[in-house]
Amino acid sequence: SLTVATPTFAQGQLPKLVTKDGKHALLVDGKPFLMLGVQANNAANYASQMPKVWPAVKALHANTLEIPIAWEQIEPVEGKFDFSYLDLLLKQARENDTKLVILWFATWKNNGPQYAPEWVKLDNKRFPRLVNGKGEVKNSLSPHFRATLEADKKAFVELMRFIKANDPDHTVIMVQPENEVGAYSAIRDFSPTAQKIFDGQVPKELVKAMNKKPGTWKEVFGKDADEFFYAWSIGRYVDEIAAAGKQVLPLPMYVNAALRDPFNDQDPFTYSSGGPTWNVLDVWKAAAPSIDALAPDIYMRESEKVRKTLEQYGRPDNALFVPEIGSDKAYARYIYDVLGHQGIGFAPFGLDFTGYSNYPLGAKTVDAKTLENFAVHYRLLSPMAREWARLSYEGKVWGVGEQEGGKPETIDLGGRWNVRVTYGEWQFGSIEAPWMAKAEKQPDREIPDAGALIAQLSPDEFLITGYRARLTFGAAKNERFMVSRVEEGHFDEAGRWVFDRLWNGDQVDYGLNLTTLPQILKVKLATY
Ligand code: N0T
Repeated sequence: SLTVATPTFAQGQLPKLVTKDGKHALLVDGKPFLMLGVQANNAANYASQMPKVWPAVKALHANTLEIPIAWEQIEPVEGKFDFSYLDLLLKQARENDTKLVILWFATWKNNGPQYAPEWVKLDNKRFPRLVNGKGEVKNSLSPHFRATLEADKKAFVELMRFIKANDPDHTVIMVQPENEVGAYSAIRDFSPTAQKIFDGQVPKELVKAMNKKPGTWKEVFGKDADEFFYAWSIGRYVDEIAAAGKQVLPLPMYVNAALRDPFNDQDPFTYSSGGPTWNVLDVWKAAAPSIDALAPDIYMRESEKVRKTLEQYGRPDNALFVPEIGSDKAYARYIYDVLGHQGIGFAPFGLDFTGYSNYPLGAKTVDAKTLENFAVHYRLLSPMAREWARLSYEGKVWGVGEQEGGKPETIDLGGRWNVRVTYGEWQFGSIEAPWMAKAEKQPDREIPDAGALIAQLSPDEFLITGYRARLTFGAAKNERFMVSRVEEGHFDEAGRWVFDRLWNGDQVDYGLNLTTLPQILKVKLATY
């Protein structure tokens, strides 16, 4: 008899999001992975655009590309699937030694169904749109109709099947079902179908998760009822799609959020209502157990707002992941804040050469100079990315991006030690010392671009790196303090630490000055 050999791939370990003691890691090939990512522009998902995307990935020193796959692209005719683009993308990603995050643009791409096939978006009878509180039909598909959910789910499952069959070594490390879900200019769907569900009882799981007493949505949630109802409805819808996809291939899946004001209550009519904004994270957690993380898309430039957002999304039950952040220089230093909050990944949006800029959200122009604002940090971090991810998961890490005006700050390193981070210092002396007052200001400091990272290696030993920042260690109590050893080194290709030299003299007299060079130090603290 004839035996046909079935191709056997060296099936690597599936990427996985894991949590231990309230800390998280994205495992790739079984080990914590730090995603230094970039997201391609919206319509970059075509073969014709890829030559304008890969050079940007390279220039950035990114290890991961986030890129859309459109429902209209894989299922232009109902039931007929075409994965030629994805096939090409997988091949090119392997050639470029880059991981992929697949963005499933389908029922919702920021409120609307633009990326759904025409057989979906032109059939309002079969796939109804929502009706807002003013009785207006909006261009946003309603989550309350089975036909829409089934159609999206079917296509998504096909997508996951294709990935499973064609990506044995797991180039695809995460999947984002939909994009910035929710509705603009509507808090929820008020159509008769939706209203009937809204007038019914709040599902038991949600009542329990929110520690409430049973009742109708209005009874249980009062003034929040409309938004919570919509968050739950979209959450359940997305969860069913994700769960079906995970049955085929259980890759980590996250949902990204268009944010609301991080400090104040904002009228949900004015943002993407129903998406995982900070006020409905618990609703989303209950609605979507198949979703591994709820992830903020950051388009706020102020450090106060960014830090608040990172606190809201980085929780023991939610891994912090920033799948989008603005492409302008001012956003780049937030990589240090994200890593300081144990973030698993970071990706500026729209850094490619396809010719689009989303100013005022991001940079006015996207060119080599714009990319370099991020590349300086990725170049520094990529050799130590694995090590950082491990330390972040297993140990203690801290990180800060420069605040506006170069405001200094002191970080408590767990009780005995602390470190003061200052900016705009020359390597010798201190701008805070009166006798140095005559020194010129450092050039090029209008837009904050600096930051620092610290990881604990043992009780008295820390790994530090950063960009244009000075770190001055100290003892919290009144002990006679010294920095006993400062070792400069680097990580080799295999991620091993290589000793280069010890710092002393000028190099340590006024704190440890991290410049624009890729410097990594191991610092030992002591008392005498
Ligand atoms: C983002 C991007 C892309 C504080 C905008 C941001 C991407 C989507 N949407 O270029 O379209 O696909 O996720 C919306 C930001 C709303 C304004 C926030 C002002």
